[in-house]
Amino acid sequence: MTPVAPVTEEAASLLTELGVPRDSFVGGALEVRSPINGEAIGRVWTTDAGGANAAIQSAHEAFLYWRKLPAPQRGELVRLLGEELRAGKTALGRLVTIEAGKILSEGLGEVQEMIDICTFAAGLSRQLCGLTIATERPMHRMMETWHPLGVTGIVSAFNFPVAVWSWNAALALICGNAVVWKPSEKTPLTALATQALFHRAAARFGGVPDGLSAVLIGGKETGEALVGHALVPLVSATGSTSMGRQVAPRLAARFARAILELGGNNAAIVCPSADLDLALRAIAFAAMGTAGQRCTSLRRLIVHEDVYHELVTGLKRVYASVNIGDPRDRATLVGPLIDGRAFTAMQQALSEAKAAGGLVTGGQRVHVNSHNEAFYVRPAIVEMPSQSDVVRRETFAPILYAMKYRDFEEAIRLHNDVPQGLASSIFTSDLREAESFLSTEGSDCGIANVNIGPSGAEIGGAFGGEKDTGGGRESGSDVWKSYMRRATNTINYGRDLPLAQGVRFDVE
Ligand code: UN1
Repeated sequence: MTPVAPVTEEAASLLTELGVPRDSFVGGALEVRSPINGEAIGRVWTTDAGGANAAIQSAHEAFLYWRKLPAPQRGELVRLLGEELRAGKTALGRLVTIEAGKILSEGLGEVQEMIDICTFAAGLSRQLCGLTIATERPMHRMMETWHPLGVTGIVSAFNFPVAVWSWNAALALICGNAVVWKPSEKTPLTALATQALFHRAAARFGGVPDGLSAVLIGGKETGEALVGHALVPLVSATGSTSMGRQVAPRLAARFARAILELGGNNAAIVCPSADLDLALRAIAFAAMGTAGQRCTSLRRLIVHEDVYHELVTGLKRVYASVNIGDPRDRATLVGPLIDGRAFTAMQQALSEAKAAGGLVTGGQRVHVNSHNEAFYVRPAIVEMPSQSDVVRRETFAPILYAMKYRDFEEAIRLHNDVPQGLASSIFTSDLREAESFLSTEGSDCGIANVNIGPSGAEIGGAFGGEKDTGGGRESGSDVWKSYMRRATNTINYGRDLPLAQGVRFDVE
């Protein structure tokens, strides 16, 4: 049964439970709507350029203090944030569902991802280590030290409204930086809730300078104020390739660092030896999960002609059977699209695909509880004769383009022949195919998987991709280095002054 609880009241009570003062989500200029039914669930206050500047100045002041604390102490704040997230998981996960429309288990999973990065970062705060390097000079030592960088700007998208902040913030904070966050205008409520949990952690920690973590709510102008500010040496931006194309040159112009995690056009190759039952389940989650609105969502299926019919027939059956509806209902697997624009973009892509010879199954609007301002769709499978322009473009909706291949090289060629390079996968039981896919000549993506879909990465690995995906990496592995300034130190503990490369410069 689809629950009928009014989303507006529920959002307000969750915000209150999470510690967000009522006056910060009523009366403001920016209206927030839930994709569940299109109803307004809050009105938040926006930050103008002056307000953004003040927040950044205050973050910079906070950074000057915070950077002096030993990293493991900074890690303690992030550990406490993880505790607050554990305590608030049910409420924040549900708020993510209400504001972004993803199903409850994915809303909760998103908060779990935040908890995981806090655990990771708290441990990492004791492991921010540099190399000791052999020198050519006697009685010298060479080493690397890592220093805090400054205010870290974070720009995030609606589809992972809080996890993306946490990947960046948890690392930036242990690295000694302050963070200033511009969330998507579509999902400011979960940002305010996350900030409230941060304040709880900060109060328990004691002595956290004001401004160490700030949220700027607003549109393009607010984002530009952050991206253009001289006191922000690093901006991590997650979102569309077109957003990245605007952000990157501005950062480059002032030699600021960028971590860009932009659009994906993720594929799976399904080989003749694949376990088709496993592949089908993995494909279903990767393509329909989050209603196709993950940057890692599966968008292209490249299937060997011998197994194509069986796999695609099975997928059509699953696509026709998934429950589409209120994402708070536990039986629902596909929630709403974020808004009407997403729906229009999806329909446009489907008609383009048809014009290019595609055979569309699904894709039509589904009416849920007569919410006319909500946009639910039956996920679409489109059988394509070739990888035409529409397939090579990222459409942020549940459309899966299926194509046939005959030989393995052709599959790899098709796979890499798109502008984006985020996530990828292969389904095979053949070791040669699996290893070729992971090799230098295989997938050109930042994430390449075997026998699992392209989405749903864990925080322990570096997350991001190449080409139009922007080249940045967030989250695990040694990504923390992007948030710090590296210094190379050479120390002479002898009495002579040998010069490197044998240079002589003897003065009297
Ligand atoms: C995104 O869609 O921007 O790998 C991030 C995944 C998630 C993160 C997605 N852990 O699908």
